[in-house]
Amino acid sequence: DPYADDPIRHPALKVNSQRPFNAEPPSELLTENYITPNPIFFTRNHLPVPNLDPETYRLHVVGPPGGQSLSLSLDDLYQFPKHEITVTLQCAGNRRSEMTQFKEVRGLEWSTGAISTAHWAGARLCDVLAQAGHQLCETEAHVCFEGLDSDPTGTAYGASIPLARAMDPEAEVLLAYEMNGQPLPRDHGFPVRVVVPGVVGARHVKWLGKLSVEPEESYSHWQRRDYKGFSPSVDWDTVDFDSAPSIQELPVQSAITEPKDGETVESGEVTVKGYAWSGGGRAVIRVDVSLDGGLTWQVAELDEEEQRPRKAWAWRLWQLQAPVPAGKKELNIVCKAVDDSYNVQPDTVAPIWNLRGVLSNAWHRVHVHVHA
Ligand code: MTE
Ligand code: MO
Repeated sequence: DPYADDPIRHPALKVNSQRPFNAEPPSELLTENYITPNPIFFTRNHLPVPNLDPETYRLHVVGPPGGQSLSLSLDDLYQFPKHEITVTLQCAGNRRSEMTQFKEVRGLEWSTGAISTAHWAGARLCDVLAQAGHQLCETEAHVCFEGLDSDPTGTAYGASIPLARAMDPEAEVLLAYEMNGQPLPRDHGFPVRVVVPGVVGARHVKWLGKLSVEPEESYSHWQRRDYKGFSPSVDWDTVDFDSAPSIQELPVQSAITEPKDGETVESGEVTVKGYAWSGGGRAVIRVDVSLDGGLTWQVAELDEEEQRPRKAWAWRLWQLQAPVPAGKKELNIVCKAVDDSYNVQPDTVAPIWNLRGVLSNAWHRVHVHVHA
């Protein structure tokens, strides 16, 4: 069993797949804290978790043509200026189960919890690339990452991001060795992972073994044959993966974490809680909540956490306390967020349905009963 050496996990996690391990925190725990505690941070593994020795760990940085390649130990990485940022990581498949309800898709049945937030620390990728002699070039280029996790044929997890993002100090791409003040937990990439603020989880390569600058995107399955969006009209017989760009920045997203679907709430007053986030560093500027399925709306209260212009990498938690309209036996609670480009979420799944069930960001809807 290649998974026999996987780490022990927190019992509160809702497991979507045991081998490889995929799990999300229950929604009421997800928004209990702005920073998700490491043991309940959602986990998305495609392969067994490697067991790496921090003493012998080396990151191989391929140098430019005619330049020098680097082999960096953990101690070498600690010599670069330590950069710290709070970043929300979301899987492209978050909320896929809502797409499935509309029409079958292929993928793990994530609920609203394939998203979490941590305070990361590490070396900036731009500093490491500069040390290896890499520069921005006029022609198209990508930084390709390879994980040290691999399948039985020896194929490693891999992904890439454009060189322009990697070299931009303002983009704050990290080679992270700390998560919430601790060494990375094994499930989250010990000892080193990539953190690409504002970009889909799939590019945050864990157990990073190698990085190189290439004229083309990574040839990995997960870069080229997965994590892409398609029209609702495309099915598995007609899909042409080369026709769509890889997902990088994610669209605006929000979800209700309390109350839960099917719950009974007290009459009088109801408290609705949730999260909202947008990709590319776009800040969430407003969350609208409806108690009547979207007929009328109220503006939720956003948390006070700092949102830096163009660098709003982390989610905002929000809540709304509102009277339950007299005589109501049930509520259809809905939320939708707006980001600072005034992007909004689509109202239903139908027009954004895709065969892989990615980019599921329709208005989130929760149906509850009111205690008589
Ligand atoms: N990196 C490696 N090496 N192997 C993986 O399976 N999964 C990716 C990404 N990095 C993956 C990886 C995907 S799809 C996501 S959503 C994030 O890691 C999840 O990170 P987390 O498990 O720390 O939440
Ligand atoms: Mo993912």
